[in-house]
Amino acid sequence: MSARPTILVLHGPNLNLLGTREPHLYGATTLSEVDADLRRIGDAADPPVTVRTLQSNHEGALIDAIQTLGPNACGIIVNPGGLTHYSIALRDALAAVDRPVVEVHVSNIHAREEFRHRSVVAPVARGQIAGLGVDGYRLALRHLIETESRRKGDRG
Ligand code: CA2
Repeated sequence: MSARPTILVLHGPNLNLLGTREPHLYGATTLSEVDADLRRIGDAADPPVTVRTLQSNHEGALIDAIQTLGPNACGIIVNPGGLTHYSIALRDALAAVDRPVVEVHVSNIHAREEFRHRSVVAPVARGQIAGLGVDGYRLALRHLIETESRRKGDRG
């Protein structure tokens, strides 16, 4: 029996505040509710996937997680928070791990201040979901689960 595939979910700086402040921008769902929902979806998938979640306010901790956990994951969901707009180091780590990456933003970064319009991570991501609230995480997970089952199907 082969081990369950793992999907890594990374939340960047300040996302631990989700659901507690600025609900007009970020909604009322907390980060632990988001993570629990994603784990539930992973468990219910056929075949099931393990969803491993991590939030950090530290750029280096996110990069360490990409380097240590990324190679064993079949895909990565990342909301880099404010790092989105300037962290070349995070982008380089995501590019180096060579796994499908989906970038998620709770708010619509393209409809906000000019400095949020640019994502340095987007060019190394397969795609970006922005502005759909916390639903974006679920949609990203569905995509990566389907990508993994197609990949397995291809192998027979
Ligand atoms: O919309 C997103 O998901 C962002 O990645 C959130 C980042 C922001 O810097 C990006 O431009 C867009 C900020 C995360 C702050 O999260 C909070 C959540 C609730 C209350 C306060 C901050």
